Order: sequence, then structure tokens, then C-alpha cells
Amino acid sequence: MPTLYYAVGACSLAPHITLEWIGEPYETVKVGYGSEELLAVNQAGAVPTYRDDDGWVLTQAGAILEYLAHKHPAAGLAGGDSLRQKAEAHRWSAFLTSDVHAAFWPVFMPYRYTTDTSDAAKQAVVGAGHQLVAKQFSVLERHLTGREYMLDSGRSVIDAYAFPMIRWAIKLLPGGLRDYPNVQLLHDRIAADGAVQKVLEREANA
Ligand SMILES: N[C@@H](CCC(=O)N[C@@H](CS)C(=O)NCC(=O)O)C(=O)O
Repeated sequence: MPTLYYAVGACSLAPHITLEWIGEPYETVKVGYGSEELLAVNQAGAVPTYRDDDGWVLTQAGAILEYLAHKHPAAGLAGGDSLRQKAEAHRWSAFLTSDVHAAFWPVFMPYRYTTDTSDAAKQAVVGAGHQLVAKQFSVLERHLTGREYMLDSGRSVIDAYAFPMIRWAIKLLPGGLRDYPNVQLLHDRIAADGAVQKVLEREANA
């Protein structure tokens, strides 16, 4: 059976939601970052890590989401088949991986961004991270103006990908989503989905 290695509330929530939307059987394994169990399948010690039913292992959230969307075309989560629809899906997946996710790193792990061990230095890194996240959320906010979902084709894996990052922003950004009403609407739309609620409950109780 396909297996997803995940950590609670991490970016692995995106493939977890996607697997639930697809509706085919799958297993999940809750892991700690850098744990022996995770290192055995992914030397980076990071989630998400996906193992297919024949043992093939895939890492990188964007790649896993794209793979799942195309492996299960009937679920309609890829964002469309035309050249430009594929390019748009790739564009927003890359934006989430490289711009949004990366902007959170200084907030989550400030000690990786300074060799100064003082609290003041760490707070300065966190503050810079907040500014970077805000910059990326402004891009997201503008893109979502007049749109229900990230891609014009409707709900897709890109919405599942945005969801954990929006949850981080709610929790970590000073002011939460106050300045991002369209992002809030996307969040609420996804959070209202029964499959998403099931996944959140499973992760919370694992
Ligand atoms: N570029 C990777 C990043 C994966 C990643 O760093 N995931 C975080 C959780 S959101 C993690 O496992 N962090 C553990 C660590 O950095 O040690 C991807 O997009 O899948």
C-alpha cells in the first residue's frame, strides 16, 4: 500500500490531504524529523516522504503532489492537462516550495540563520522571517483576488499545498491573516472540507 511519512501539521499535510481526496487506500507513518525510521527512507530526514506500493520512494512535496495528481487523473487534482495549465500548476508549486515555505525557515529555526546565540539575534532572525512571509503572502493575496482556488481549473493539489502554510501564517504571523482576506477565504474553504477535517483529526490524535 502507498505510505506517507508525515509530521503533525508540517508540509506533509498537503500530500496527506491529497491522498484523502483521492480516496484510494494508503497508510501513514508519523515520524520525528531526522528519526531513524525516517532516515531509513529519506536521508534528508525530512517530511513528506512517500513510498509507493512497489517500494519506490519519492521526496519533495511538490514532486509528490504532482505524482499523485497524475497517478490518479480521475480525482481531477492536477489543475488541467494543457501546456499552460501544467505550467501554472508548476509555477504555484514552485512558489510555495521556494518562496513561501523557505520564508518560514527563519521563523521556525532561527538558530540555523545566525551563529550569534543571543536571544536578541534569534528574535531579529524571526522578525526578518515574518517580513519575508508577509511579502510572499501579499503575492498570494493578489493572486487569490477573484479566485476561489489557486488554479483556474478549480480545487487542486496546489490548494492542499497552500493549506499547511496558511495555517502556519495564522499561528505565527503577527496579525495572522488580517491583511490577507482572500487567503483567509481559501483557508476557510479548504478547512470546511470533510476530508481535510478527517486528516487534521487523524494527525492531531496520532
Ligand atoms: N524541500 C522539501 C522540504 C521538506 C522539509 O524541510 N520539510 C520539513 C517539514 S515542513 C522538515 O521535514 N523539516 C525537518 C528538518 O528540516 O530537519 C520539500 O518541499 O519537501
